[in-house]
Amino acid sequence: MDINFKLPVLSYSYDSLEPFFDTKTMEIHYTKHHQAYLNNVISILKNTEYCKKSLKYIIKNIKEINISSKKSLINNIGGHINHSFFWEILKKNTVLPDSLKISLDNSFGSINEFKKYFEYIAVNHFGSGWVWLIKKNNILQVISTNNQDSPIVDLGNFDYQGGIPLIGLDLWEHSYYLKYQNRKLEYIKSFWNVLNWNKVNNLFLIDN
Ligand code: MN3
Repeated sequence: MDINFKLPVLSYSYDSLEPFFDTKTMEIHYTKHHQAYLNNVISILKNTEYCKKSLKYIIKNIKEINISSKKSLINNIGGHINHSFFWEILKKNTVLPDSLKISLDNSFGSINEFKKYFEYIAVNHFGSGWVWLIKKNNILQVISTNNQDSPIVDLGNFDYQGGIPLIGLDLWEHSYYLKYQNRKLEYIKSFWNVLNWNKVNNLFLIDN
């Protein structure tokens, strides 16, 4: 078996996003929740013709993959990809660069209006899912997705697919319940303190 998918290595420690994202949540989120999605992907692909393919190949060719547990594969690969993206955009004390700021101002009126709209979409997302800022055809949009549906895994069944995600925030209770319990909006607002705007800006500068 060639499948040797590993969790992406975090470039920071579990406690480095305190007090906004707490140490215990970060540790469990990464070592248990994210690991479980990845383990499921491995076990689903294990005895199939795709077991020697790369994860990149699987994602790129997801529409053509023909296995009995395809729905489960989509859910779990989404879980893996969404979390891998999420860890990458977290860092405290960054400043929003001008190029992205101008575009957010133009698209949403102001940065504050953008944040308010993102929070509104996030807090009103019913059930588990994610809230995203994506860039598609050079237009910035805030959207939410259910469960582990992902803008990155292009099944061609949603308008947002094929867009580049710039920001993604996990809205599953496991991502905030230990610290914030039912205070979902407080969790969402805390996110602005740990969002790596430099990383987001780099993604924004990619052409699509
Ligand atoms: Mn999660």
